[in-house]
Amino acid sequence: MPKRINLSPALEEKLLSAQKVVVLSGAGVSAESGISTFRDKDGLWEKFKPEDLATPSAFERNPQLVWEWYAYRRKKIQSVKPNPAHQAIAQMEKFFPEFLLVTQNIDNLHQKAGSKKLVELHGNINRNKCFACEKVISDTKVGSRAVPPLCSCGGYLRPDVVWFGELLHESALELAQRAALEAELFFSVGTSAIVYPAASLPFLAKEAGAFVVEINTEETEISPAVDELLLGKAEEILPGLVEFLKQNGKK
Ligand code: BV8
Ligand code: ZN
Repeated sequence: MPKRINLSPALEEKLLSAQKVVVLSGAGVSAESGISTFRDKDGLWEKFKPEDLATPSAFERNPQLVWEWYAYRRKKIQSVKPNPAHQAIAQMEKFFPEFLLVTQNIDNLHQKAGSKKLVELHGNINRNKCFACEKVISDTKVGSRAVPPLCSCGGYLRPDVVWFGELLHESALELAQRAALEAELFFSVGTSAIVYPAASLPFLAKEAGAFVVEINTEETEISPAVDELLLGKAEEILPGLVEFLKQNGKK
């Protein structure tokens, strides 16, 4: 039985009345599944700095190192499962006429948990694309044994993720921004809200009149601006929210 969580009357009212809801998720949602976050103490960046690996210039400087780091992360991700936070977010889709999950995560766990209405702001580690011709190639079709593997055009393959200093996919960002502007209820979950332009979405929603809720184990850059801060683990709080919706017959 999910843990009972204390919600303010304002949030309870919003949960029952909202038609348009957006959830922005970050690495904290996948922490419970065993995927280390970026900036927590044992975070991924602990060993490396973002500019060392997740940038085009790092790949140009040392394609093998960057490819191997992603191969290590891919292997790790293949062995983990979605956790109750991912499952709760997937269930939230059916309680609201208009729902969108905007994820910064590239680990595919939201899809594995059954989320359908989602946009991946930073790409997906299970897809590759060519560093030279940009052709997208799913990981399974990687033929050549070279490291990194080669595209048919001779260019190096790289993960189809957005690196620092790279623009986000225009359509994904536009979809996310439009949904944030129309949202009546906006959740920012498990993100340190440091990386832009993703971190601008809660502010966009707030300025457009949304009730903004942050779910995090600690305060972040956006905490002073949100309407409600639910301090705690996403994998405990989100199932509690879904339980509230079920108990109150929200369809
Ligand atoms: C861009 C894919 C145009 C790769 C990632 C100002 C304006 C605009 C841009 C910038 C700017 N200043 C700097 C920039 C550039 C940069 C940026 O934002 N840098 C930051 C570091 C300041 N942005 C970009 O480069 C973006 N592109 O803007 O293009 C441009 C071009 C050139 C120059 C300027 C502008 C591209 C950004 C995309 C980078 N790619 N990922 C990969 O994964 O390998 S970002 C990476 O960080 C991940 O996607 C990750 O999701 C994302 C954000 O991190 P979080 O998800 O928040 O994870 P983090 O560890 O930080 O936090 C976890 C949180 O969870 C913590 O708060 C913790 O307390 C909490 N938590 C932990 N456990 C739990 C929990 N919460 C709840 N429950 C738990 N159990
Ligand atoms: Zn190519």
